[in-house]
Amino acid sequence: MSAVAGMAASATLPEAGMTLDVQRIREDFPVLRQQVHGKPLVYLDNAATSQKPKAVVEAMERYYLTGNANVHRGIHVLSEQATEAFEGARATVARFFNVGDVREIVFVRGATEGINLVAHSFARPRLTVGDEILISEMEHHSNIVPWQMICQETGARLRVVPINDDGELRLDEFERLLSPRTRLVSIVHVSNALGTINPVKQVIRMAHERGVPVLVDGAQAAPHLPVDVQSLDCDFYVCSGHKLFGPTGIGVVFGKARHLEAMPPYQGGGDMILSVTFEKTIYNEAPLKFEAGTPHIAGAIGLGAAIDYISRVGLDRIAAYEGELLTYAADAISTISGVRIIGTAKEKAGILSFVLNGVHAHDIGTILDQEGIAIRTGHHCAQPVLQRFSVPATARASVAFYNTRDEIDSLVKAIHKATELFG
Ligand code: 7TS
Repeated sequence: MSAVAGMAASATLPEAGMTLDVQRIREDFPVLRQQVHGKPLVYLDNAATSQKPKAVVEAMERYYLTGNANVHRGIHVLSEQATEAFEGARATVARFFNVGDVREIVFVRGATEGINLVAHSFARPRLTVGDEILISEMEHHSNIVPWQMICQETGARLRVVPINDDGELRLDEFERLLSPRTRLVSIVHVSNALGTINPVKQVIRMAHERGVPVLVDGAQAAPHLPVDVQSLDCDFYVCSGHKLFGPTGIGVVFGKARHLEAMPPYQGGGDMILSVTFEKTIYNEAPLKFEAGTPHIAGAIGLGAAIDYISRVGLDRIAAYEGELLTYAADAISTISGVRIIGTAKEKAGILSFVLNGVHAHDIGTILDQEGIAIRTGHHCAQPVLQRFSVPATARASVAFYNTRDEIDSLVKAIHKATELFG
């Protein structure tokens, strides 16, 4: 392993088999050790972006300070080391999602670019007038708008699977809407506005029984649950590095090899070609075919370090710990008078959205900020699902494995304060 690729394993992580030691984990996240408005920072905006352990920043720093070079080109030592580190990160991502073939991992800027890539290179060439793309009512805008754009260009139709009052996918409606015209299902794994965990394995099986491929938007699932793309059997899986404790500007598309091989490139440029003349260009193979131009090398290295870090903590352990934290928070918040939790699915991860009678979500956000508590308020880039619940905005607390019960207590106390101020 090169100096760049070699990750300094954090000394503060618990060993496998031990319970999650949150206080020790928090030492790896210096950003959490600060005061905001004179109060200890309580960071509960992890669904927007999560904080980075030192190991991530150090890996990126090491690359820039000691190993910076472009990849896939030079024959000099630094370039070879950078290529090794970049491709090593791809292998780390592949292992994390239990991908069989590392060539099935394409680096992109984030989940949004990943969905756009699949929309342009996979869906668009297959669509004609009257064809249908199926999404759900709980999608983030990035899993709505690209499909609307493709539908506009091709004459295809966007169809939407409704959800029930708890924010769960209506599987009966999904079955009904899967038609001979359905060309693709694109569905969120964990909703960023409700926290619902969708039964994606079942969705994929039902779609596949009718020969329909499935894209899963894993932006909010990958940081909270173990994800095994071979077991899911999804055709595409996308996620963002910055929600996965890695840097911004890097994300991942998993695509089945046979799809990636058959798909035309997304963008043209360097690195995605084998040879170019003015008459004809021969494209590189996947995944490089989809990675035109100099990639975000430091970003990929940082993401690899983030995955190494959370893999050592253990996704099973993270899921169990966060599940308890979420239940603790939901129980406490739902007892506050005037609170309505938006999203009460049986299976939830990471997210607690709520509204407070007579208090605008933005006012809750402002009061909480004064208490040092960071949450997100608004429509969370998922306006249709908020319309489904007839609310223009919610206050959303979203947890990560470094959050504590004490922090939830601070949140509950601050919400009480908001009710007193406005009640
Ligand atoms: N899909 C889901 C489910 C998301 O939650 C988000 C971002 C995206 C896709 C897009 O990810 P990006 O990294 O490409 O922007 N969600 C949020 C959020 O809930 N608050 O800020 C960003």
